[in-house]
Amino acid sequence: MASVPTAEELIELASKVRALLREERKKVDVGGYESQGSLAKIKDRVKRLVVVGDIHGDHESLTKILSRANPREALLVFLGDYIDRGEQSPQVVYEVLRAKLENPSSVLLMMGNHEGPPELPVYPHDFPFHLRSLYGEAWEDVYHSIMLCFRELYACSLLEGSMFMVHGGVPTRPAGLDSLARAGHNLDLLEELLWNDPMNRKGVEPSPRGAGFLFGPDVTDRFLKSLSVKVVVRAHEPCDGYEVLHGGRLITIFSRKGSPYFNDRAAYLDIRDPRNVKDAHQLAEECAVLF
Ligand SMILES: [Mn+2]
Repeated sequence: MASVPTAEELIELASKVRALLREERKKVDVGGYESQGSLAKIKDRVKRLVVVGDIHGDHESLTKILSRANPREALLVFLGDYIDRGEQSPQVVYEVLRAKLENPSSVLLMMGNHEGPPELPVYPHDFPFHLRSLYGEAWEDVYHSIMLCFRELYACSLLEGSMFMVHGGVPTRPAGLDSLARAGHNLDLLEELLWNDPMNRKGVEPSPRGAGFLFGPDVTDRFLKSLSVKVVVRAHEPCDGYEVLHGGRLITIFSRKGSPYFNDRAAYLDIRDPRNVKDAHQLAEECAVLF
């Protein structure tokens, strides 16, 4: 079992990480990546990249990943969805934010649709319930401070010539680096980045999620070409660890286990030569670590 942080500890940690993330925007050069608004550009010289998909309150899986992928040896990229669906969401938030605070230059935290702004609500949202069961009346202060911190998370990240990373999917309309950097000020674009899912049909269709769109392989191709990168690495959908789609140009990573999905396996990516990624098949075969 994870040790439970006190309400004060969580509030203090969230406000420290919020300040740290706001500072990153001014500083631009963060170490493992450059901070460009809502976009994080991963440095060419990063030699090992670990990419983590949805955690959704599964503290056990998070602990397993952190014990194998040390931020002192790799740049850790989290694709978001830290909270909801798992009872240990508060503990997960605490561990993830602490990893960031202790390793600011080698932990990159992205936003999932469960960490989006209040204008893009998600259901069910059981995080407040789990906070209340741990902290009683103090839950609201804890919640508020964590939500403010989440507002500062990155919406997408890029390793030039190689990979585009995002929680949901690629935008269905052309979006260059400048607009990706401003995604935090463009709710329609942010919604797509956090909510979109790939489909096997061509084109764009409404999403059964009620937010974002389904996008076809043609949309992925067009977007990858426009940014001159080879693969989309994303999370957002439950699967047995990973799933390759769109002819090897997109991979889904799912990094948690247990209720309510009961996938047999979860996975993260451990990429030892991130600049030379060929396609999603290669990522699946050489870099996916199943557990
Ligand atoms: Mn999601």
